[in-house]
Parts: sequence; C-alpha cells; structure tokens
Amino acid sequence: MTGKLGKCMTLDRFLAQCQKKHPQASGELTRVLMQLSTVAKIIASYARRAALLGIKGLTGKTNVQGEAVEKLDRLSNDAFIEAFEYVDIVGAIVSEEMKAPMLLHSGNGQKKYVVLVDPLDGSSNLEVDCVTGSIFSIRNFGSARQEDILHEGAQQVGAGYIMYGTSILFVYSVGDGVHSFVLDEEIGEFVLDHENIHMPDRGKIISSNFGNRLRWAEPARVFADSLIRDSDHAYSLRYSGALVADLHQILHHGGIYFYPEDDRRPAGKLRLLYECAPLAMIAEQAGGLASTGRMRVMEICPDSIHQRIPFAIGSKYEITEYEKAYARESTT
Ligand code: AFP
Repeated sequence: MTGKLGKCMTLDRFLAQCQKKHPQASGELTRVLMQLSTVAKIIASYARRAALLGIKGLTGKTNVQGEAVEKLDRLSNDAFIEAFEYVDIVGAIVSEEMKAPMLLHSGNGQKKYVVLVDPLDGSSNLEVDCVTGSIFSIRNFGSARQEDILHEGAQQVGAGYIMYGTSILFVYSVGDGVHSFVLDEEIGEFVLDHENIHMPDRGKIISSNFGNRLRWAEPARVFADSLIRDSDHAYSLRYSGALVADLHQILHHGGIYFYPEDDRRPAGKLRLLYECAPLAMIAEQAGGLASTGRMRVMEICPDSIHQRIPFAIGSKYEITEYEKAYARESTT
C-alpha cells in the first residue's frame, strides 16, 4: 500500500504487470476491469453520501424479482450501464435490476464480453448505513440472446465483488488467484491490499439467516446443528445481510455462508448468474468451494438469467460437510 513500502501498486499497474506475463493478452479484459473499478468509486461515493444527497429509501417500484427497488439500486444499475457505454468490447449487460439482457453498442463490431451484475447487494442495509456490495461476472459474448448467455460458471472469464464498508474494496479473479485492492481516497486509486488470497481449509465463521432455521431443508438444519455442537471447534455466527461482506470475512478467516432452500423458497433465494457463480469462482480460486449441497455451483447450466439456487460457499472442510449432509438425506 502507499505508506507501507513507499511503493504504490495501483490496480492499473498490477493489471499491466499481469498482462506482461501473458504476451498474447490484448489488454481488453484490463479495460473491463478498470471500468468496473470506476463504477466502484461512483457507487461508493453515492453510498457514503446517501443520507446527505437524499437518495436513501425506495423508488416505489418493484424489480423483475418482485423486490422493492431502492433509489440506490437504480443509481447503481445506471452506473454500470453508463460505464460500459464507453467500452465497445462489452456487447451486453445482464443485471438483477433488468428483466432482459441489455444490448450495448448495437451495430458496432468487436464485441467480446458480456458483463453480469448485482449492482447493489444487500441494499436493504443502506437504510441504516450498513455495509453493501456489488458483484460482477465477465463472460465471453455470443449475442444478447439469453441462450447465448446461459452457460455454466466454469466458463466465466473473470469475476469479483466490490465492498462498500469501512473501506472500499475491489476483489477480483481472472483465473490466476484472487487479489484485493483498497481504495486510497487521497489519490483516488485502488491500491493492492492482498495478492493471491488463500481461504483457510477450515474456519470459525458460520454465516446464515438463523431466523429461517425451522424453514430450512432438513440437511441444512442437520448440518448447522452438528457444526454448532462440535465442542472441539467453536464457531462464531456472523451475518450482515450482505453476501459480499459475509463472504469477505470467510475469504480471510474461513468457514461457511449458506442460504439453503426453505419452505417459502424451494429453489433458494440467491441468483445463480450474477451472485452465486461469480462468488463461486472467487471461492474456488482462493482454495475454497461453492455448492448447492447437491452439486458444484460452477457446473450448473442456467435455465434463465434470473435463476435462483440454494447456495453454500466457504472453506473446503465446511462445504464438504454440508454436501455430506445432503448426500445422507438422499440415501435415507
Ligand atoms: P438484496 O441484494 O436484495 O438486498 O439481498 C441480499 C441478499 O441477496 C444477500 O446479500 C444476503 O445474504 C441475503 O440476500 C439476505 O437475505 P435475508 O434477509 O433473507 O437473510
């Protein structure tokens, strides 16, 4: 970081350095990541000043998911769309806030990527000035038709998240490990914070909405009870209401976040394409796992752009135990 070593490894310098290791690289992915980092700064400034700017609260509209849209959900979505109007290699954008994929740069050639986003994860936290995030996935562009976007997570070219907390963090992977950057507001740049993050193989954090425990599918309940009963390995409960923040802790300290299917949401709550798959890529690149309980998230072929799945993500030990609980259920 700026002060620590007297050196300043900014995001653009880091990406330039990585690019040199791959002489065949065109620099196009770097352009996409840099534009995402600009969006991060814009949304961070909205989130920080939401009360002052009078942009807290609901718009009065509901989105395609049937959820109430916060003013900042809409502004964040607009910030992503605007960003990619300047990057002609991004041919389409898919967002939690939009019913269908949005085609960008119609008529221009050279489209290479589609970007999928949850513009503001945990937006209900905004009302009380708590942590929020954004999640992104970068895939190869075929067309803006849904069938050309519905591919398994293993085909993602890159993924990451932005966390708007006490610091603003930009965390990404393009398949060569997970790197995190912190916004140095004095110089207006993201500066390297952690290179090649490795998630502990077993952790101490359990993160889930225990208010739903009686509604969860049986294997999730059995798993949670057995983990909490383990007297040799004490777990701490952490749950913020923003997946990005909960995963970020687990990335560093290990453990598990899970949002299983329950009697109100038999398909689960979280969205595959712009929440689960990108975070699964981050977890796997950091040495962790992501699963529905029954299968690896990165192998699911989506059937619609807003598909939901039951989701568990975290350290190898905890996710393996979670899957064992589901496997036991199917043999009984
Ligand atoms: P929003 O992005 O719609 O605010 O939802 C947040 C979220 O998708 C995820 O970030 C949280 O972990 C989870 O939902 C919280 O859901 P519950 O309030 O049902 O626990």
